[in-house]
Amino acid sequence: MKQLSIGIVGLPNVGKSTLFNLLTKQHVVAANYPFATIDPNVGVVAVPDTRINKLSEMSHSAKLIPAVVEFYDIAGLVKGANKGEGLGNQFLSHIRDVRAIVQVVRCFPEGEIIHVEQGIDPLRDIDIINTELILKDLDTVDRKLQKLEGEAKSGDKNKIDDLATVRKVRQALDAGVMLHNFEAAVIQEPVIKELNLLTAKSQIYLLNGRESDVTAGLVDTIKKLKSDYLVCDLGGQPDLNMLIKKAYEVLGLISFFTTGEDETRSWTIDRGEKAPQAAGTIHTDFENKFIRAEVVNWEKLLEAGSWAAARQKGWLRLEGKDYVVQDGDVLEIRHG
Ligand SMILES: Nc1nc2c(ncn2[C@@H]2O[C@H](COP(=O)(O)OP(=O)(O)OP(=O)(O)O)[C@@H](O)[C@H]2O)c(=O)[nH]1
Ligand SMILES: [Mg+2]
Repeated sequence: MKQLSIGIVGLPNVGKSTLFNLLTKQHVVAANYPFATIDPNVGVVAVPDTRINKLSEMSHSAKLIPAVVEFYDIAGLVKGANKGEGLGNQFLSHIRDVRAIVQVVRCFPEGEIIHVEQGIDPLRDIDIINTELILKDLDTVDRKLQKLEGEAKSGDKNKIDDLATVRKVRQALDAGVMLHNFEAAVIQEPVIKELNLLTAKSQIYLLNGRESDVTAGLVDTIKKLKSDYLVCDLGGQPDLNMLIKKAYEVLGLISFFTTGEDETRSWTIDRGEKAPQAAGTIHTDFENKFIRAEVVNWEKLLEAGSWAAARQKGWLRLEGKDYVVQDGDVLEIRHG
């Protein structure tokens, strides 16, 4: 099953664990000293979506199963983390497999909460973190290069091509490019994809503070990085549903539903996926043995009042293998 996973990064003491706690309501250490987080913490958060509550009510479902997002809280990174400075470096490997990164940036003003770099300067902080991510990627890429250089000596055409691709990526990293902004065709090459490079992941900046703490220059820099951001005062009463919504948007993820007496359930897929692939998220067999799907938009189904009523009204569409599943579709898969 496809599940969204998000890693939380940032300098020490910027609010990462506070965010994690708010998200998961699970108690991990949040303390006013750097490196309060000494273990990677993984929390599972239900994706807020009222559509499944309504569908579940309609179907009198015994179970309601929301989509979930996995959040990884890691220790703060400091300058030199890639060289093993602080505890951050070893934790970077814990977020290699996440789909996206949320970078928490401290914008809230100096109070009793210590800032490791002295003084509030979000632009400097973003630069430190992104530099550490780039250095970590360089490290990974260099190890791959070393291996490929040996392998390419045999004259293997594939290895020679791979070597050229990895060199291209190395050059970009060396020039300080965040790879999510680099040529997609290169980043999508298997030899690069398998490296799970950190800067190739989408980033969302969570600006921890009030709107008034956020300068135009900061917003401008984030736009230049072609990333998204969210202003959120984690010390107040933040609406974190926005963060998950934003992640879905940035990553091009959508939801479809299945509903019945047993359960109503939300499924996460990439925008553009066709019905058999979508069915495959439910069960691999459904993809291989897919015949067709009965489809109706969730609101239309609620309007009908039941699956049977929707069928009677002729609102259930029979869709084949080429149907591109839409956000909010309710599906019933026919398979062999
Ligand atoms: N005033 C204020 N304090 C905050 C805010 N967010 C977090 N804090 C406080 O800052 C301190 C550090 O927060 P944490 O969430 O533990 O920081 P962290 O980023 O996880 O730090 P490390 O785990 O050490 O890397 C805690 O005392 C929080 O209560 C905020 O928006 N406003
Ligand atoms: Mg922490």
